[in-house]
Amino acid sequence: MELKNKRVLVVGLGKSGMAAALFLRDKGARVTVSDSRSALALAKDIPTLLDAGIMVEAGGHGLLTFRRQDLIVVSPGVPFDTAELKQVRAFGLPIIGELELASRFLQGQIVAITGSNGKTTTTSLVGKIFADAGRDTLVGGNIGVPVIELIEKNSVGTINVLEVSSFQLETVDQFHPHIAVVLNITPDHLDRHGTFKNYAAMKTRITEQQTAADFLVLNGEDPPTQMVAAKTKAQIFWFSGRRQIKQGAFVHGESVLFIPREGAKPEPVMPVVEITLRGAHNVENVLAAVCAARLGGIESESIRTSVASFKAVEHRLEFLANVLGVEFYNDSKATNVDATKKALEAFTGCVHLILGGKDKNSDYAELSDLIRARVKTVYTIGSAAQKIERQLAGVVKIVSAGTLGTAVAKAAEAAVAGDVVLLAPACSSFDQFESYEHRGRIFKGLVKGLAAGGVAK
Ligand code: UMA
Repeated sequence: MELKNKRVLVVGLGKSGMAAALFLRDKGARVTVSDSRSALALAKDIPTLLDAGIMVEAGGHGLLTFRRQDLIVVSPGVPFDTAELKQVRAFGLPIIGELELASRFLQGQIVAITGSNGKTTTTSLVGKIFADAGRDTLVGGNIGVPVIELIEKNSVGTINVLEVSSFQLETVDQFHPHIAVVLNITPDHLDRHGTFKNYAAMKTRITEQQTAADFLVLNGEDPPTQMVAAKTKAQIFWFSGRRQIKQGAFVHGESVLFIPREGAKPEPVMPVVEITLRGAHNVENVLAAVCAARLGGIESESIRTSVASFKAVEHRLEFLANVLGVEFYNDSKATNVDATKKALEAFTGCVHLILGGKDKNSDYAELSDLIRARVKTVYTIGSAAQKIERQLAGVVKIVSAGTLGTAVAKAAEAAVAGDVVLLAPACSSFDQFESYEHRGRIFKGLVKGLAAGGVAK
């Protein structure tokens, strides 16, 4: 991709936009950055950009800025159908995302992992398995490290393990992973993609450029994921926590097994009890990781050691503390209804559940059966609180807490030894927090306070 003297506009100045702008400038492009936030809000980054000779448009996107370009690079969080992008698309200007731009320059192999839930855990685990086995490994993408930042560190032998989101897949074109994994597809980001069909179609794009020399790993128990199978030219490997599959990883009795090709004898990988992560969904994540790692040439014994020593990623069903017999879990990354379901499935009962935040056009009534069976009280927070209370009315005792601080205090007060207090909010965080990480950190601080003070029952 020739960028020298090309006029390139980067839309959005978050992590991806900043990395893309500086990379493009290094490649000799004439770069402009446009962001809807004010110059004041961008003050921290503007000097670096100006020093690098990058022009900055702050406080909104000007249509003329968009027209005078050879290429537009959009950040994942910028909706693909803004008025400006619609117009330039009509003029035939190429529009790509940071992932697409980066992948044109990445050397080595790409292992890409998508899904509605479990992406970060699986990406971290796959990265650990390859690294533990001595392979030159880099991990990035939606996990928080722009893929562009991997370029300067990678070489032809590198395994680039990338977490990719539907937002990133919306703007790919030639992105070509050698191993692609789709963990599950359940409703999420409907506020952005409009319909579940559109959202699922974005996830399918992970395999668009794959050939018969590539591998696609799919969840045998998730029907929407199975639809991806119909769209691929790659060799398909399945995973299932419930039954034997023809080719891929599965649980049989107490063991994880892998079948390298149809008709072959299953290879033992590890006992299920050695998986330290909580919940059936995490067993699925491990099975997906086993497939990716075996297909990448890692031996089963090495996979076993890596999985057994892998700890839950921060904010993903992370155990925090036992305060006078009450266990506190932080699953701030449960930003959709399905993730909250999976978190609840990891507990048998006696849960005090903190729900709420910014609604994503979700249906919280889908939680009713699990809540009835496993939850003592729901504590609602954030702007989605009223909708949640309406949809779960009559299902369970609900306390309108408003803020996370109040929710934790009330849950800690009500919980007795043997209970669990779980933050798995089924919503994004942006109404009250900067990010789900911020929300998780605040929760951890509140629990630390309780642990330090103790709670009298
Ligand atoms: N902006 C505009 N115009 C708009 C909308 C936004 O200018 O119309 C600007 C904002 O003012 C802001 C910037 O765009 O300055 C933000 O861009 P961004 O949201 O793409 O944020 P980044 O910091 O670049 O982070 C992105 C991913 N964010 C999103 O997809 C929303 C990060 O995933 C990712 O870690 C990072 O790139 C590195 O790859 C976060 C996420 O929430 C964790 N992802 C979603 C999820 O996991 O559910 C998909």
